[in-house]
Amino acid sequence: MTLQSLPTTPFAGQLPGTSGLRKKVTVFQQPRYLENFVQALFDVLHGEHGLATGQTLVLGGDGRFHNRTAVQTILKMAAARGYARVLLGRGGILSTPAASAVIRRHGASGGIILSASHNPGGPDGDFGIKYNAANGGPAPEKLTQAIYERTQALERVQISDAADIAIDMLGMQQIEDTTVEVIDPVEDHATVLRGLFDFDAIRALFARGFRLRYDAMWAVGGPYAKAIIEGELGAPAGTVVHAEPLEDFGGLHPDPNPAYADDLVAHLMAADAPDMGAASDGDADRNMILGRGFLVSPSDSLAVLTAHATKVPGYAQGLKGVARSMPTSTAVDRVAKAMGIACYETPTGWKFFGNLLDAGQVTLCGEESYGTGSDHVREKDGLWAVLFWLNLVAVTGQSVEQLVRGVWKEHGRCVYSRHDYDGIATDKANALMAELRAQLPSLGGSTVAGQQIAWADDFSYTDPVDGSVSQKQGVRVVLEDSSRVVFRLSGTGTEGATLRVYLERHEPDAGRQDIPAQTALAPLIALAEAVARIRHHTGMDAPTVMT
Ligand code: VG1
Ligand code: CO
Repeated sequence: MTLQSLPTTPFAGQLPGTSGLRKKVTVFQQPRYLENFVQALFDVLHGEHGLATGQTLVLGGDGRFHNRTAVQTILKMAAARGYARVLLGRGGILSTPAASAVIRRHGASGGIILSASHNPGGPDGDFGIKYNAANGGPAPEKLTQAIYERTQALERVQISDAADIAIDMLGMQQIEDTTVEVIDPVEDHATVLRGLFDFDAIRALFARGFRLRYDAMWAVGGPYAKAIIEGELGAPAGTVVHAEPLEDFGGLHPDPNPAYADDLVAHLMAADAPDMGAASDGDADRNMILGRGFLVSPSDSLAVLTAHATKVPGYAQGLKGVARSMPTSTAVDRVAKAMGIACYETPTGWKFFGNLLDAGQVTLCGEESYGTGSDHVREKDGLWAVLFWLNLVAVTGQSVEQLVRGVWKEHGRCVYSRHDYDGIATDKANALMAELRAQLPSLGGSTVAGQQIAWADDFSYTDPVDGSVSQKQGVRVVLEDSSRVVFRLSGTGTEGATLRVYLERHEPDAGRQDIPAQTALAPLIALAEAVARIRHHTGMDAPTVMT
């Protein structure tokens, strides 16, 4: 084994987005593409000629195509960088929340997670890489920006020429002076979850015949859900379906929403439907919850978990506060206000919750994109959310639907939908946003499509802990009655641009809460078209996906 210093040249566009650097697999397969990014990361973390002496790095991914190849490259680069130890999930596997748990429990200085999350996989699909810091959370913008800048100046990469190591067997191996320890990918995460929920109550629920269908979408959540839900909690075999992680997710889109988890939705709408349905995404940090014949919106899910948190052992002492991403509905704000706890509004992406969680200002967080989590790790956590719901159903005796309707009854329903327009030419998407932003000074106080706009802005966030400012996080158009439309461009796609239009209207009248969301939101949909000229700019008549 010898350490090598290989010449390289910069690649354009290695700028991490909402959650890491995501590109087509074929882009990552270019010689030195991955190496350059990792070299830049290590240069920023340890200094250009610095070593990671004494430090532990966590490594794992969602098992998608190219995961195993990338793992070997990163191990050899970690060895060249002088890490004392790398903790690698067996088979190169670690779900995103599990990686966060491993970093925290083992005092690692950080971790590299190989995932493009909800994006499709396979040789023609997407690949991704993200770095999480010692708190277990996604690198803040300051760090990702520094990594990007370093990628533009690279001349060499440092790597060991050691042979590939065996990654499917637990135990220790050596590359140069670095000890690689292959660990069970489930154990640390399971330990954390066990400490939060009443496993006995959930076990008793299943023993009474409660039926759950957990769809792991052929992604990394399968082994975790199998071990905990079927293994420890005694749910019958077959409760977790599509449980084997496949490199291409069975050719499907591992995104737990009604459009892509349509098989699960069909099962929950059937006459003999189970009591509850759940799904997780590619890296198992997202969750979708369904009751029998009933879809739970992620924003409502956060509100329900907040309202009932003290019924779960891990949160029995109460919540310090809650946080939601800006486009997430204000359902949780209403619950938090009634409970007398703080509610923070952050930009999209879990990295913005990190400081609030570290500072002990919030306990629960959530996003409209099927992400929910707490201070137990520093990522959203799909299995955590499912266990939380199971625990609530077990101890309240209420169904999933009754729990949601309880919140609607008390606080009104925030009728909500997100319309995604995928695959727009980037210049057209940018033109749409530019036109919207140009109208901002005159939108407030004006009437558009018959509706009175109270105010409009481009969301800017000042982190209350470190004072860092993140601008241009989404255009908000808010009506007199607090209804709103939010526009932003996705930061996780790999082809063209995706426009996300978020629609929200508060309905206090219980008699009107069952009007289908698209009908109840029709005036806002018309307003969105009128202010943003979506058809004109995108050439599309309808959204690609509505959730
Ligand atoms: C999307 C979601 C955002 C989420 C991010 C990462 O980002 O909207 O809420 O945090 O994906 O989720 P964007 O920029 O495409 O809107 V995951 O599960 O893909 O890591
Ligand atoms: Co994900």
